[in-house]
Amino acid sequence: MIITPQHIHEHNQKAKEEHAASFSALAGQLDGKGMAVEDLVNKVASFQVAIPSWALGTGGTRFGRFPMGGEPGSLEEKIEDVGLLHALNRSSGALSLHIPWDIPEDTKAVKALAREYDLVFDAVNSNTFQDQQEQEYSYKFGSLSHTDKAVRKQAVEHNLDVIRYGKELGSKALTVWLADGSNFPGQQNFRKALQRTQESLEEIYEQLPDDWQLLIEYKPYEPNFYSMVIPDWGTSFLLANKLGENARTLVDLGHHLPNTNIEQIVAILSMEQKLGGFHFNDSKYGDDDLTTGAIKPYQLFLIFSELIAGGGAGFTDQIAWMIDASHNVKDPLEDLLQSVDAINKAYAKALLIDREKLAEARMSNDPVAAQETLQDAFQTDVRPLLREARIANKAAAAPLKLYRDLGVRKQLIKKRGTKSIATGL
Ligand code: LRH
Ligand code: MN
Ligand code: MN
Repeated sequence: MIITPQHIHEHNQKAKEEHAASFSALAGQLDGKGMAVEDLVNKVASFQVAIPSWALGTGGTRFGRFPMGGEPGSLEEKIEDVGLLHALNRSSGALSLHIPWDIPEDTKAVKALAREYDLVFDAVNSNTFQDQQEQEYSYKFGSLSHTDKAVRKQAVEHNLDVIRYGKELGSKALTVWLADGSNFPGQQNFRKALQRTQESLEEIYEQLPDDWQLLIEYKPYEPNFYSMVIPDWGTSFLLANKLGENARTLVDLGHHLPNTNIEQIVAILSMEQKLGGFHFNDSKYGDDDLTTGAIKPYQLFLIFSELIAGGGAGFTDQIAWMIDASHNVKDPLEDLLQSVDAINKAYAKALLIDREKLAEARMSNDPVAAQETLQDAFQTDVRPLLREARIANKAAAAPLKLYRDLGVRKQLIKKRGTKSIATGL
């Protein structure tokens, strides 16, 4: 075991004094504002974000990759890595699988291994954006939207296979992201491509277990650069509505054109009970897959503000929270620790918003007071609150510090070598 309860205990003992002082100052401040501090700590402590199986190796671009070694080469090793993260922060208790990048050969054994690390399986992802070796038809010109019925059938079958894997693992959602679209004006009939997609999704939806959700992800461009069949939340929402109650929209933060008001999209989708899941990351220009909170932490805070406004205290149960990032120059595990921390921070800050004051400011058309109310929450240093939640959960007070102190990456390199065998993007 690379990280033991003893490591956590010793680390937390060292952090204890400094933490106690900073937490009691913050708790006093929040208490003075009439906030239930214990409730806040519990909410943050129970928030879990799924780690994508495809983000555990070093990412890269189409121009190159610079692996740092110790990468997981099998699904079992990926589970081990998520287990490491979860042992450190107790906020990463789920794994999202991409199939066929990660095929669980013995699902029972894989599920049992995950359980050993206290992990469950979140949404399973299908992949009809790449051709696999043994596959009969090519997805070069689309999958669920393809003009040829045989190609569509193959893509539908793949999604049904993914559901089967997911059922065995205990997943409760299938995420469909389509690369389908066109690169040149005139290449594709927009209307027919969307209709065919809807028909294919209907075939998948029919086979979806009753307690599952079908999450439809959208993206404005890439890999197709003229049109995507599901380019935006409107199209995803339209499809989800046509399919039925268990079909919902998945919002990937990087899948918007620059300056899109994502928090407004979140508000409307959640109002309509059609917000099914999230792919957290951050973006400066496009689908950059940067560390969550690294570029626009205020936007993330505003998104959480809308989520809380929409769902109240129980909102965390209904939505699949996942990270979808890639790491060019960072240790993936360090990057994921930073992402989860940023998500927790945004959530905690949004919980601090004085909702009554905000409602008053809105009703009296006082934008200055509204901004002050939001800023008051956003500017609060919630790090002691997050630390308190981690300590209560028997996680490390400072996960990243313990990760480095224990030389986890060095140990992984020693165990697995420097050769990179990562799959995925
Ligand atoms: C597409 C995407 C989608 C895929 C993942 C690997 O850009 O966001 O979620 O499944 O990346
Ligand atoms: Mn995504
Ligand atoms: Mn993406």
